[in-house]
Amino acid sequence: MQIEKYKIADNNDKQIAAHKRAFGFVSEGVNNVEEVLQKLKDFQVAIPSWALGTGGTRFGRFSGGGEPRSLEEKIEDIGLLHALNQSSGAISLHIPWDIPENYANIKALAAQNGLRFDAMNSNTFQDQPGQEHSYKFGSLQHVDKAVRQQAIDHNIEVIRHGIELGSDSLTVWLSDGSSFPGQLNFRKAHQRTLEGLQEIYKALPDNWKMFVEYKAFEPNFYSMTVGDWGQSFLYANKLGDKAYTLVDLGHHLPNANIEQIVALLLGEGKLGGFHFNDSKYGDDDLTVGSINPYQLFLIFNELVEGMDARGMNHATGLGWMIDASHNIKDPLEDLLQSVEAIKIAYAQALLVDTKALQQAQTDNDIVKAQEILQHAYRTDVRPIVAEARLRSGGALSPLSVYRGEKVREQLIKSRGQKAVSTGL
Ligand code: PSV
Ligand code: MN
Ligand code: MN
Repeated sequence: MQIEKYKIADNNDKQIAAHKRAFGFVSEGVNNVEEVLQKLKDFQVAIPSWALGTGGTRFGRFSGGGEPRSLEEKIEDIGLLHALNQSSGAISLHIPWDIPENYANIKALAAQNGLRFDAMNSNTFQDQPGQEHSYKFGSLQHVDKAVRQQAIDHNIEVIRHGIELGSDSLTVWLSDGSSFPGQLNFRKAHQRTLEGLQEIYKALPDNWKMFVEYKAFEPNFYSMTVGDWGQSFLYANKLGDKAYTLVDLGHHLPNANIEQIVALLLGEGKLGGFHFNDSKYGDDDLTVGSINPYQLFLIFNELVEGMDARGMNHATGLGWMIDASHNIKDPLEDLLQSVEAIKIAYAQALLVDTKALQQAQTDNDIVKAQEILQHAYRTDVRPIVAEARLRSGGALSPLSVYRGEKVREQLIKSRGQKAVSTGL
């Protein structure tokens, strides 16, 4: 299904007067509002193909119905999001969940929906039907060379799919590790993994990037072979200029200072991209900004400062993606909320008076520094984000159009109540 442009325009008309008042009020206090608007318009967040269905937990899965049954329908769903918010202009595929049957058709459909192909993701954490060797005891770390080779070959195949589609990056997340002391020789597992990553790296086209994603726990609960940013950074450095660390917000030990990690990686030129989500306990994969929006703002504050210091383009310098799982919400509504939360945090970070903050830091004026940050954080930037969306042709209130047009009901009608998407 598609949302007609006039329906978005009609809904905007109903809200325009109130919006103009709110936008006028907030923009009076922002001296570079046009610059902020342009940056917000340029900023796109990729949607993972696996987040369009109900994720569930290991205890159960409660499908909301109308889930996309094919890659084509996943692209259509993201097209709906993008039509509403003009900020979800990319899709990230996971192989083998999303193997395209016909590259030209898939590319054409993505283009019709205004989408490009973001990072490709490989999967060596599940066994697929007909697969020769099992990943039960790891993939690139495995003691058996044949298993390692199978994982390397799979990653190279993923790169090939990506080349056909016009993607330019590969994200490697390994579930490798151990669940019990004594199970693994850490040093050897690290070395074997490095060698495997090097083989994959060799297959990367010149213009591609490779993102090494780390995770502190799950599915292994004693050790993870790429368990933290230090291990990922080590791999990325040894691999070469095309390799970077990828930060998934849910992959840290509790209370980790993620903004500091981000600042250091960015300073070293080794931050590649993000998987946004939110969490209270572990890799909860909750809606971005639903638990700790201040942390998200502090991360964006480091990103904006660090990228500006390095002369990087905010929109294209790093890979921006959501990696969330929806258990009890409508996935499309959840994704609209996540993209909005990201843009709010980004807009707030753009409002930080960097010069004044640096002066406060030089003066060791901690109170002033906090005031500067919190002034930006406590500014209600929602009208600025909405204005950017309006100027891009999107909806002032994407959620109200989504609900008003009864999108989920229509998807259930056309795809069925029991339609189940691929993914975790
Ligand atoms: C692992 O928890 C992860 O964050 C990786 O990015 C995977 O590719 C993704 O989730 C799979 O759902
Ligand atoms: Mn992730
Ligand atoms: Mn995760």
